[in-house]
Amino acid sequence: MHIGVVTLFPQMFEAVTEYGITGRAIKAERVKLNYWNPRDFTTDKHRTVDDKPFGGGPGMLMKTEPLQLAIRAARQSLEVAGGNNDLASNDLTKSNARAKVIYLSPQGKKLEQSGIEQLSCSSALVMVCGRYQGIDERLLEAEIDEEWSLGDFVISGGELAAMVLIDALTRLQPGALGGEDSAGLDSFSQGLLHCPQYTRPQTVADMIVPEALLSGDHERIRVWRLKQSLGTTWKKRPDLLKKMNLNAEQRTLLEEFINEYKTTQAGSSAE
Ligand code: 9D3
Repeated sequence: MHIGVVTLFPQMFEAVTEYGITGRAIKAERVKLNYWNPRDFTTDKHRTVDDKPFGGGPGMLMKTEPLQLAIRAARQSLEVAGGNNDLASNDLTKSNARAKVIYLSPQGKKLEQSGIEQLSCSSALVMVCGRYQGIDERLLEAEIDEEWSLGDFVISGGELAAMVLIDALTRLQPGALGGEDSAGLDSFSQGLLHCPQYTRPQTVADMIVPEALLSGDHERIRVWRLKQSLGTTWKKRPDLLKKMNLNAEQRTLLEEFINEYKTTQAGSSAE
């Protein structure tokens, strides 16, 4: 996967290129990153990248010309480098393929694992990172294919959002997780939260490890983990459970969990 990032702050991306799973995948070129800095597309002495909003008001916008030039350069470079696009579509004629250009912004559609999976079907993506109060509406119309948000809270620019997306996309690239983990087993692709986890020592501040996990009985461990996943999801994220169709085993285990939870929570009837 080729990713072109349009950003005033390319050095911020060291957070993904230099560390951990993402660092390894990028060094192995499973994900190729290139940066396009609007400042490099300025022509004035001060290399201006911001401009005042028409109508007045506080704050600045990104200056249109250098931003547009940077976006177009990024897109064209990706079309030569990898072509696109949607690996799921039948239109594989690389000659007229257009790299998908996305804009990370508070106005975008909320990113969820399903959206990440959709985006991972593109072999070439341009991520536009806004700063200041954002970009001119006409650039949005002319240059941006999709607008994505991390959620309803405020951060200072698109770079951290782009890095979150790069990280999530990298995990879906074949080989990126190196066997120690599997993207397909990640909790959100299953629709449930992960069960509680324990490592050594067997006792921490008088608290022990659930017996099933020490039993060596793989079927018992599987059932314990599934039940705890269902119960944890029921307690912490009931909204996720409502979206799921539980099978017979899952329904039974969740029912058991809820009954045990209610009797121990009530206190009076606890053993
Ligand atoms: C507080 C300023 N807001 C009202 C004038 C507008 C605003 C402009 C620019 C708010 C945030 C930003 C910068 N944010 C992003 O670029 C951003 C973002 C976010 O703030 N929240 C969630 N997801 C994203 S993706 C990019």
